[in-house]
Amino acid sequence: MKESMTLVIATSNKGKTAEIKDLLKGFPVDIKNLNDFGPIPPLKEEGNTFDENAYQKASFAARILGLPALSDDSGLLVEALDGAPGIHSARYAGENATDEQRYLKLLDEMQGTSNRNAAFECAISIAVPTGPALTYEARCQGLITERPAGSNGFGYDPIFFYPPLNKTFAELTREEKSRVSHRGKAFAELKDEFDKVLIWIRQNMPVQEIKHG
Ligand code: ITT
Repeated sequence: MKESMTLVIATSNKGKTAEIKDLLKGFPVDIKNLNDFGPIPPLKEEGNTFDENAYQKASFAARILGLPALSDDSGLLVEALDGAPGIHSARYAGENATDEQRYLKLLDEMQGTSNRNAAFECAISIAVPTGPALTYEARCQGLITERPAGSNGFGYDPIFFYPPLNKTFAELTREEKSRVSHRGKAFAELKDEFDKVLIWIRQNMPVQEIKHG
């Protein structure tokens, strides 16, 4: 039987991790996350785009751990706010704010605004310790609600209304959300060519030293 490959999910976001684990169910990878290792320095996120940040997080984790790593950088872009919070979605209400504080701040900013158009974007990067990486990107269009609804999901889900299903993301099951979301679509592209990705990882991983007992 072919040995499955270890893939580290380089995120400390629990909601994201849960969705990613579900999305990769059935694929021949042994999924670990950062909690499976000792403390590591905080992942760098200093880029100006989702894909730059995803690459920085994945390549940093891959280098530090010596394993292939997958990261996801995502965020919410609101048309009436000129694309904010965008790449700053995680820090929108300050460093230690909760998801609820972040979406309430956004609703506050949007009070009285009739243009509610918004989109979630997601960039996934898969990196090996030697540097190279693969990137997948997708977006999902929706509307910012007037008030939160639903308790599933995470982050800005309670205020992101998805017109085709007439519900907010927080009112969808994880499966329903993944079928249409930015993350679900980016992973669909990755999964379509997963065989090739595994070959690419094997070819780009440094040759492991074989230890004789
Ligand atoms: P990692 O960097 O450790 O992966 P993070 O929470 O810092 O986790 P990001 O830098 O990618 O993640 O920031 C994403 C922000 O956008 C964060 O506030 C999320 O809650 C939010 N977000 C991302 N995907 C989302 C989704 O599917 N539904 C709701 N909110 C989402």
